[in-house]
Amino acid sequence: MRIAVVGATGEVGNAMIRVLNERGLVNDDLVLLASKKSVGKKLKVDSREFTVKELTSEILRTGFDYVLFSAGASVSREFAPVAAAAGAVVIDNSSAFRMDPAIPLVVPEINGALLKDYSGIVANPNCSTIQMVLSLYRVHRRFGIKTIVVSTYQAVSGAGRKGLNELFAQERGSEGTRIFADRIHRNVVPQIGDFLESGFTTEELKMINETRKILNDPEISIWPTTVRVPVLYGHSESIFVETKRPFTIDSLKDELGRCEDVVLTNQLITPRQVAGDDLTYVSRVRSLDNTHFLIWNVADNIRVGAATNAVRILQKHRELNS
Ligand code: 2RA
Repeated sequence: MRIAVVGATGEVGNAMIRVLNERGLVNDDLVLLASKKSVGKKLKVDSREFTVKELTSEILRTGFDYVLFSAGASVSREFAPVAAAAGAVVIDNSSAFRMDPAIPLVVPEINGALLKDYSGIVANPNCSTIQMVLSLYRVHRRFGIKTIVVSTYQAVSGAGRKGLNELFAQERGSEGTRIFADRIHRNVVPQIGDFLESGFTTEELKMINETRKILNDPEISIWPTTVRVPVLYGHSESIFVETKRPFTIDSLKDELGRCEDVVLTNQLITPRQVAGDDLTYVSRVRSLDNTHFLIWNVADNIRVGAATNAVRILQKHRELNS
C-alpha cells in the first residue's frame, strides 16, 4: 500500500506519520511531501529515514492508494483533486471540502459506512467537532438531540507549531508573534478563527455545520463559544444538551459509555492526562431532570481531533473495500 502525507513537517502531519507507524502502516513506499522550504528535511520513523520531497502535481500522479493532507485549505483545494483524479483516496484535514455535499465528512465510529464503495476526497472534521460528536452520537440516536450549548477550552497546538511557540515565547517573557487575539500566557481568549457578521467565529460555525452533517440532522440547534486557553495539547469542552425524548441518568450513562473510542469516567479528566492518547474522555455527567444534561469531555486535539481520526478513516476505508 502506497501512502503519501502532505504537510508532513507540521504538527498534525507529524502526528499522522506517528499514528500510521503505530498501526503498522508505514513501509518503504511512504512519501512525505511539503512546501519547498521543507524539502530535504529528514524524518526518522523507527529504523527508517524519509526525506521530505516537494509537493507537486507530478508526484501526486505517481500512484498512491491514500494521500493524507494537512497543509491548509488552499493547498488542499489545489492538490487534493489532483491526487483523487490519479486514483488515490484523499483524506483531507483542512476545511476546504467539509461542507461540500458531494464529499463525506467522516468520524469512522459514527458514519464510517459512507466509505463503502467510495473513492475520492474524504473530509476530516475540525478537532473541536470530532470530540463532541464522538461523545454525543449514541445519545442522539436513542434520545434525539434538540439543542447543544458548548463552551470549548482549546489548546494552543490547535494553531499548530506557531501556537505552541507563541505560548512558549510569552512564558519566557517575550511578546511572541501575537498570533492570538490577545496574549495567551495566563489568559483565555474567546476567539478562534475570524469573526463573522453574526458575531460568531468561523470555528464556532464549523462546530454548528459539521455536527449537523456528521449526525445527519440539520435541525439540531447548536450554540458554541470557542475559547483559546494556555494549554499545550488537549481540547476540553463543557457541553449542555437538551434531548427530544426523556432519559434516565442510567440510560444516559449507558449510551455515553457505549460510544466507540470513548471512555466514560467518574474521574476528573484534564488535558495533561490525555496528551498522546487516542480516546475521548467523558466525565462530569449530571442532570436535574430527564431531558437536559451536562458533560465535560477532553481529547488530544492533534490525535483524536485530527491525525488519529484521519488514519481511522484510512483503516475503515480499507476494511470496507478490501
Ligand atoms: C484550533 N480547531 O484549535 C482549530 C484548528 N485546529 O485552532
